[in-house]
Amino acid sequence: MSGAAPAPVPAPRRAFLGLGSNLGDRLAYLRDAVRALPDVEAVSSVWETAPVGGPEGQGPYLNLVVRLRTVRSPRELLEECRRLEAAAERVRKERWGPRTLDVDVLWVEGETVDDDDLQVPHPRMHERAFVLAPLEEVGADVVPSGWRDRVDTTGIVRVGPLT
Ligand code: GSY
Repeated sequence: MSGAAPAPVPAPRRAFLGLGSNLGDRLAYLRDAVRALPDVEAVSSVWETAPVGGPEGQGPYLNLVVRLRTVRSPRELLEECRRLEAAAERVRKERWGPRTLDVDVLWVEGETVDDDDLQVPHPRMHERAFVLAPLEEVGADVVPSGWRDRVDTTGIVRVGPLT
């Protein structure tokens, strides 16, 4: 027998995605997205959070974080995020405006990406209580210790598990 050796199978590694919704049936959008995601290992609680940025008067978000164990690359994960947003019929009207579903790649074990459309780790994840509080539940080691002393946690409330 001859020929090239088969390409090595990449080892699955941890990745975290942040999900948020502040339009329509927020819980249903989150539930459907988590069900459709591949390689889910853990799901944080749902947190209700005051909107950060965007127009005055938009409603509160529901946010959660999922932990995956996956062979997918950051870019493949971004494509998955976009598919989920499209499935939620998200229309990109306003950059920081209300949305049925937002899915962000937060962190992928051993990876950094600095492209125009994708930065990993997410550049603002350590400034946002709506990311850090759920992330702490499913990935405490990737959350900076003492973050609650440095990040404004007003306006975030743990709702309970995603049911
Ligand atoms: O960046 C994600 C979308 N988003 C959110 C969010 O998910 N939660 C809260 N509380 N505020 C937000 N502002 C934006 S934009």
